[in-house]
Amino acid sequence: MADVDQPLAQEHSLDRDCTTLSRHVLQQLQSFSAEAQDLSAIMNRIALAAKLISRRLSRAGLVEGALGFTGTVNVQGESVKKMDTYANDVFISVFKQSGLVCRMASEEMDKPYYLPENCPIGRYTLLYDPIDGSSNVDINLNVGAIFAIRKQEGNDSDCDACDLLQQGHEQIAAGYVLYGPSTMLVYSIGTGVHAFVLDPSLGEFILASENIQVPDHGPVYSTNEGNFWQWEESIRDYIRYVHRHEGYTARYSGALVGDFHRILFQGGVFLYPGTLKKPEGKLRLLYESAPLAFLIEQAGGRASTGVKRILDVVPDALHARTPLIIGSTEDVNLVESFIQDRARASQEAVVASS
Ligand code: AHM
Ligand code: MG
Repeated sequence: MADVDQPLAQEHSLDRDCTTLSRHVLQQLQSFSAEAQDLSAIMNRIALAAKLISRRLSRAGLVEGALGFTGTVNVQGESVKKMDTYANDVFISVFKQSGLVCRMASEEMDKPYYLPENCPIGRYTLLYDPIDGSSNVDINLNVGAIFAIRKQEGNDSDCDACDLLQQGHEQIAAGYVLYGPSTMLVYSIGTGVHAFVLDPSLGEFILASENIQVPDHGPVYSTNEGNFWQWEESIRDYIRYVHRHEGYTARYSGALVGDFHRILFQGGVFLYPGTLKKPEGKLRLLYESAPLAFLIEQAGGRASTGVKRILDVVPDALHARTPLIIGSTEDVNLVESFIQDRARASQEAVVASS
């Protein structure tokens, strides 16, 4: 009898005790201070942007002008999708006149976007990728959004966005939204990593998993092997290793958020290394790599360029790119060990020839 009753009891308590995102932020901070209220309000606005974007994505195939390209090219040299522009504008509109965020910077904007009406009250900066994995949009596969919140410090009166060029460990919060079969929001304010699912009937993100820990090792390696001959030999060594050893499997969706989400929950490693043409790789430090690095460290994993902790990298430009190796500690260590082996071998070769 007890076995039959148990699932029902759990279902009822979940229904009754559901924790919303803004309540969760306040619980995590254990405070009702102005700063805690600000962070809770910022997360609430991000959630609102996610709901609006989720609604548009879920009907994109039925709505005139939702899919396809705008015909323009962004600062990264990439063709802009209509959904990229829509999502970027949604983030801006939810933070206008919010009194929260003073400055916003995204993949889709050449320069930071100023919200002077929020300054000096709004003391925060939002860095974001409004649609991550845009190539998946038109074929109805998973996409995401990535965000980071930083304290707004200094100004850029004598330089180009230099006040935003800080190391990742300066982030005070980070997270992502995954638009998949359900819409999920995963975030950290430095007190662990927590996942929420959008309940469309309530229009609220409800707590689904708290204090997520990435396994120390996982079977998945996630990378675009089409770049194999563009990589350094050390990365090819690693790939040859996983091909020749049992227990590894490849998964790659073309959207970083989806691939990262799998690894966060099940373990493994995601790699986007540098290539011959682009030694710095493809992914952007401030609004892609650094926020996910913040999350993975909070979950007990690691994020590296191959030779340096991602959170210690100082960006030299707003849209700076960096190689990214991120996931379970043992798997990131393994990739790094191949990089170190090759570096040692080439140093020895230099010494021997001199
Ligand atoms: P985007 O933000 O413009 O979509 O670009 C980032 C995406 C990541 O989501 C994904 O991991 C990567 O680019 C895929 O790149 P590639 O097609 O070179 O494998
Ligand atoms: Mg992206």
